[in-house]
Parts: sequence; C-alpha cells; structure tokens
Amino acid sequence: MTFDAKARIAQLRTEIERHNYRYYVLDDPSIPDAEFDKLFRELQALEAQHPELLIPDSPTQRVGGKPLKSFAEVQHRTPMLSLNNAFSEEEVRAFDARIREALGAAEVKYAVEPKFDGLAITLTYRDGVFVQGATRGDGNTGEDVTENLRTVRAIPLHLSEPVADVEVRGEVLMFKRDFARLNDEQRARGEKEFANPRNAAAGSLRQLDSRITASRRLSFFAYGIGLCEGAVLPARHDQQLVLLRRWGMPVAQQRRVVQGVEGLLGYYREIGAQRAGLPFDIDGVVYKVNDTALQQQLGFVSRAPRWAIAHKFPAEEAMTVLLDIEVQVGRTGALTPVARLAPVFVGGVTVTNATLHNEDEIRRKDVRIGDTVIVRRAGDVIPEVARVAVGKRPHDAREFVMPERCPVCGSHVARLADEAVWRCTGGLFCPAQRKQALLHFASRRALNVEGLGDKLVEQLVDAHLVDTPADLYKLELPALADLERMGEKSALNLLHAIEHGKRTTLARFIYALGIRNAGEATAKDLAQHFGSLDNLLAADAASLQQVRDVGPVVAQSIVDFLAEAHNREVIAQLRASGVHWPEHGQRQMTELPFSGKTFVLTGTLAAMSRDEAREKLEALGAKVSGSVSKKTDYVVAGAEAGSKLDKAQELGVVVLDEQQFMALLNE
Ligand code: JCF
Repeated sequence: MTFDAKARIAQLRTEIERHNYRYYVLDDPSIPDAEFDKLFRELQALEAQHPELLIPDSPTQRVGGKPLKSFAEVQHRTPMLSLNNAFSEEEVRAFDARIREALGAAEVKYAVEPKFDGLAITLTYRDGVFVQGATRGDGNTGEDVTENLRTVRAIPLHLSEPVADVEVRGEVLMFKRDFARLNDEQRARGEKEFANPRNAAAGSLRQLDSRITASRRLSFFAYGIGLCEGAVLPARHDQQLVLLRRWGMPVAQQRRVVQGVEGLLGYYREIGAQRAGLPFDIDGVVYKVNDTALQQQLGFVSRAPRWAIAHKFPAEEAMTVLLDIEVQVGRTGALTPVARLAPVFVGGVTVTNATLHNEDEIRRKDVRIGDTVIVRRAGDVIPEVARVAVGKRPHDAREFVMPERCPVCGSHVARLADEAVWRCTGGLFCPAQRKQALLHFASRRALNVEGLGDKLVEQLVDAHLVDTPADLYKLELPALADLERMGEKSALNLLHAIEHGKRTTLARFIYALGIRNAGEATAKDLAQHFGSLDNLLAADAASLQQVRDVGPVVAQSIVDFLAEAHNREVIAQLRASGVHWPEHGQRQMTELPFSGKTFVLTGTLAAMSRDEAREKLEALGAKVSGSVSKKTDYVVAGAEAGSKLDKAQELGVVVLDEQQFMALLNE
C-alpha cells in the first residue's frame, strides 16, 4: 500500500513539475488550469496521508510555511554584479568603441535582452535541487529568502539535470495583470495599494510570512550563471541562456544576438516600441559581449563588468508640482479635469498637462492643488497624475470643486447616475463640443482631412466660419487665407484636403458623425450590415440591435442621434456637398470569405504587424475584435500571446498559430 502511494506521489510530482515547465518556461500549457489543480490536490491529499513522504521540494510546498523572525544573511560565493547605465545613443556608441578598442576588433557580437524592472536574486541548486535563494543585497551579502522563492512557480524546484553546484542569477518581478489584481484586492480590503509592479514584487519578496508571498503571484526570469560546478558552461552567453532554459529556467523570449552598435540601437528601438504592450515592466535593455573569453579579456571596473551595459529607457514617472486644475470639454460634453503642472521631463518629453480622469479619481487619489504629484507617461498614452507624494502637501493646498456650469458655454453640467463623468448639457451650442466634433470629423480614421488641426478649428469656430462639419464644404479661399498663420498656399492645400476627403467609405462616414457609443468598430459593423446610409437612417432600435455587437445602449445612442433634426440636416448637407462612398447591398457583402466571422489577434506575428493583419482580415469581410468571447470564431496567437490565449482555451475557441493563420489567409 505504502509502496503504491510512494510511486504515485513521485509520478504526480514529476507530472506537476512538467506542467509548471510548460506553463512558465515554454509558455505553452498542455492542460487546462482545472486539470492541473486536480493533480495538485491529489498530491496534497496523498502527502497528508503519508507525512513521512513529504519533502521540502515537493510542488505542494509552494504555498508558504511558518513565518520567520528575520532573514538570515547569505554570503554570495561569486559577487552579484551591477550594470553601468547608458542613457543616450552617444553613451552606447562610446561603450561599443571602448570594447572594440580594448579587443582590437572591427565589430563585436552582443547578446541582448530586455532589462526587467524587478529585483535581482540568486538561486543555488545542489545536485539539481533548489536549496537556497537570496536577494542581491550589496552584491556580496544578501538576505536568505529561500522560503519565499519556493512559492514562486516560475522557479523550478529541480533542474532537469543533476548539476553538482550552480548559482542561477535572475530577476523576480510581478506581471502587470497580477499587479493590477493585487491592487484591486488591496483596495477591496482597505489596505495600502502598491505604486508599481516593482514595489509590489519587492514588498512580496521581503515578507517574513511566506504564505503571503505565496498569495502574490510573483514571476521570474533567469539571465546568467554565477558559480558552476559539475557542468561545462558553453563559451557564449546566448548558449548559456539556452542551457538555463534546458535546465528548466524561464529566460526572456525577446533575447537575441546582434552585430555591432547599429544592432544594439536597432534592438533598443524595437523593444522600446513593444514596451507598453509587454506583460511586464522593463526599464531598458541589457547589452553583453556574447563571447565569454572576450568578456574575461575585458574584465571589470569596480563592481560592474566592462563587457555589459544597461541602456535605460526614459523614466515613465517623474515628480512635479500641481499648479492648478482646469476643466476641459470633450466632443461628447464630458468634463475632464486636467492638471496644469510645473514642466517636467517624463517618458522622453516635457509635460505641462496631465489628465486627472474625473472627479471620483481626484477624490480617490486625494489630489489637491499645490500638491507635489507623480506624473506618469507610458508609451503614447496621455500623461496622467498617478498619485500624490505624501508628506509634501503644503498647508494651503486646495481641494478641487467641479464647476456647476460648463466653463466654455455656461450650460448646466449633469452627471448620469451610472457614469463617472460630468457632462456639459449644451450639445452643439457649446463651442468646445463643436470644435471637438469637427476635429473628430476630420481625423485620420474618419474623413481624413489633412491639415485641419486644433489651432485652425479653433479659429474657424470662433470666427463662425464653420459651425458644423457641413460648413467645411462652403469654405472659400479669401476668408481662409485671411486667418492667422494662413497664407494663400496653406489655404489652398486645406481646400484640396477637404475636397479629397469627400471620397470616403460608409464606415468612415458613420464614424465621422461622432455618434456617442459608436466607435470605429461599431461604424464598420453598421456599414456592413446596412450596406447603405438610407438603410441606416431608416433603422429603429430593434433593427439596430440585429447588428453584431450592438446592444440596447448603442442602439439607443444611434436612435437619439438620428432623432435630432439638426443631425439629419447636417447629413443631408454633407451629401449635397458631394461627400460620397461606394454603396452595396447586404447581398454582396455576405459573399466575402470571412463574412460573419469574428477574429481576435493576440501576441506578435513575425510576418506582419497586428494592424496589417486586421486590415487583411477586414478586407476579407471578417470582424476583428479586441476581446475573446463565446462569439469569437478564431483567436490568432502570435509569439508572447497572453491572457487572450488562456481565455480562448477556456472557452474552447479555435486557436490558430501564425503558420495556420497565414495558410488560412492564402486559401
Ligand atoms: O533584467 C535585468 N534586470 C538584468 C540585470 C539582466 C541582466 O542580464 C543582468 C542584470 C544585472 C547584472 N546582468 C547582469 C550581469
């Protein structure tokens, strides 16, 4: 009997570790979460019946144990290095020049990878078994956080080979989605939220109670090897990373070998473009001379290797003073409080304005005028006030009060019960809403009138040359050329651009109208479904809801918009001015190969950008959606596909890899 239990326990442990490996290292789970949980619970039950068979490196021991009084000190047997930083292209060129000179080489090969924004740790394995994990500390002495690291599922408890003695170096971090979930939970419990994933990872790793760490979903990537006995290390860094992966360690999928300084800079730009979309925070990229013999030749300056450097991205957060809060009026009348800031350099640009989103957000973050605040600008996202620097509040800081009347037109403001925003009730009487409506109408994805920017719209509306989009087509050269900063030439260019925009598509035209709750995707659905504008104009709420993804709220918005005589008048004028598009009846549309099929794109495709893939699919009649649901027909999963892939598998939606997708497109 005991023999059977012993064998089954061993089998379960191996199987569970294999699934962990597929999940964390290969990013390719072979069984659903529920099946994994079943195996896990079976093992837990058997171990409970046979406590004598319990070992510390059983996968069940990842749940945390008795709290410690303090962390013991750990002496690193090989020092944990730090990296010098480069903040500019010049510094990277200088780094490469120093290396080439020291080596007398014309061009050098570098191993490159993202620089994870987490905490450096070292893991010791003896005979292939995880025995100790420690923080970096000062590089020589760190803290023993073995019990906490045991709870991190991305860290294997056994290597695939029984290496006698090895130190694995890497970074513990928290994925963005796990961070968001943790903060949601913290908020729900009324506990302190973490400022960013790095702080959350640090706070979780430095828990004396490993059961808390276990509840936090940390992750891990390995980037190097310290001491190693019992295995022969390959002579190139990229091969060492492959070896780590073979042992069962997660290593960065974005790693690469590049040639020369142009290779470094190209990689920097590439990862910079991916940064906002990665599932974890990074603060730069790391460059290392790939050949370890050359590394040794180059050696060290104090604590940092001469053969490696971290090329940092511009910081995404910076501190500055909130000078005032003003209220901006958007296209739909939404009042957005905007922070006026003392100029601050963040995310690579100087920022003087940042959004505060809405009144509730201001209260939640307790932002007051005069506060010192942390401004965040990530990727191309609008800068926002992320939080207040506590302890820096001046005694005369003032609370913000939402005005009772629209600051632009003086109309009353109103807030619907289920909305977070206040809105100006002035509609197109409000010049601010008129201006935004015009900018939207002329925007790239609508009628695409090049050169019609906000300064110009401002003047056109203020001078009453243009009240509605239809008035654009009545503009004449002399009046235009008279405007500030307009010459005859720019005026002519604008008239051409306006003329050019007349030829459009039905979907763009519907989108350009700026109907509340009807964005680009809805406009495309409406155009495809109704085939002609007259069909749409004749639709009622019930027939609108026949359209894919149009529910009662969107349908009502459209009905309300079309019930407004003024809007119908503008539409009629636009058509009379010659705005036109090809129209086709429903029949023709349904004959496209992917008509009625919904696709979701996730991860990175090698052959084309996601936008290109979307365009190709849409041209074939497909709808491309941003989220997976039961109505999704196909999920196309490129490299690094994340939660959407999980969701697809959960719902049993067909998943195509890139090769299958390309084959389908070519059919
Ligand atoms: O991702 C990192 N934060 C990271 C840190 C990556 C590396 O390859 C590193 C590092 C710190 C030191 N390499 C060294 C030598």
